[in-house]
Amino acid sequence: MSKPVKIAISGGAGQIAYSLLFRLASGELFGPNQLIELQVLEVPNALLALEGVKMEIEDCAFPLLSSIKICSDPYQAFEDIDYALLIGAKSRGPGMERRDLLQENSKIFVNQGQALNAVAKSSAKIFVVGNPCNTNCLIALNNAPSLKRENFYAMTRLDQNRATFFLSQKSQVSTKDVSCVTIWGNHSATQVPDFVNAKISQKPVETIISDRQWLEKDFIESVQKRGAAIIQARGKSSAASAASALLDAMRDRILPTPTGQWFSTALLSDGNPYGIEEGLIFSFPCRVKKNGQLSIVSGLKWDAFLEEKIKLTEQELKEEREMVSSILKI
Ligand code: NAX
Repeated sequence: MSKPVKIAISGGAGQIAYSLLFRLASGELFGPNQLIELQVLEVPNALLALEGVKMEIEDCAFPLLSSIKICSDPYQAFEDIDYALLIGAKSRGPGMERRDLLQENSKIFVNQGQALNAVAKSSAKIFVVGNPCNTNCLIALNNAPSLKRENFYAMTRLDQNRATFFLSQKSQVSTKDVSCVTIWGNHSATQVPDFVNAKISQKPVETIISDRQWLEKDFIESVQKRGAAIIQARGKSSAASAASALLDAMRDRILPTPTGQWFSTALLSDGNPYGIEEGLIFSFPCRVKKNGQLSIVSGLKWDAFLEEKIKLTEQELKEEREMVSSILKI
């Protein structure tokens, strides 16, 4: 057995964490020879509920789980961690503007960024899920200068999975035959699911789905609005699918990417090959080499339709950054 991998999870009493923690503790991500230590963070009011989750995890008697610690202090939760999964955030209340949500959540991510800076391993990888996840990730990164900037990610893997499903359903193939699905930009309603560069059975999507109108309208809107459709149907936001996507996102980052494929993650745009403004957390097609290095896949072509949409999502991210500029000191 190798040394335990230490993972911090914030929002531990929430619904995404309830789907995630058991799968993480079971060892499904890191395999049967890797011990796991969980350090779970919650707000003080939710610690009792989190204690209940902890008891349930203990009752699973997972052989690979060497410890689980719960707390409400990020300086304890992030101590010496290899990964932080930042799920906890306030949700948008009635009548709350996007700007208000950004302001509220920005305080959380300033505080957690500073805690990561002080106590996490400098090599720690940080996955931000709590919304608005791109800008929250930017705030955390900005407050954690001792960590590597390239190790901060905001999750667009759920959007990628949704796009993959819609393409497979339309073309009546298995999801395993859909590849190279990129989500560009923000995890929001302006995100751009890219059908121009995606492939079905190794061929360009449009050679299989010739209905361009469906691709431009129904496909893109279905992905953009899937979260809202789930809330409408279930009365609650996506949880198990978000947890599953987060495991996918971690796996994408840990393992080498199969030849000819890529995945989507939002990361710092500095030095990107597409001319996107620097200093944003923007979702790009990415690949991980055998040596563990992640890079943005270059050379994908945008047609005029895609380019127009990508400029809109870039603009939205610039506006979000502007709204929190006092915190970012830019
Ligand atoms: P829940 O409301 O069920 O759980 C959130 C938990 O976070 C609560 O238990 C709350 O007490 C805790 N929390 C709040 N502030 C905290 C802090 N400062 N430190 C630690 N814990 C804190 O929400 P859930 O459904 O689990 O969703 C969590 C976040 O994921 C939301 O912001 C949501 O919008 C976002 N999502 C992001 C997705 C993505 O693809 N990036 C998809 C799913 C989800 O919508």
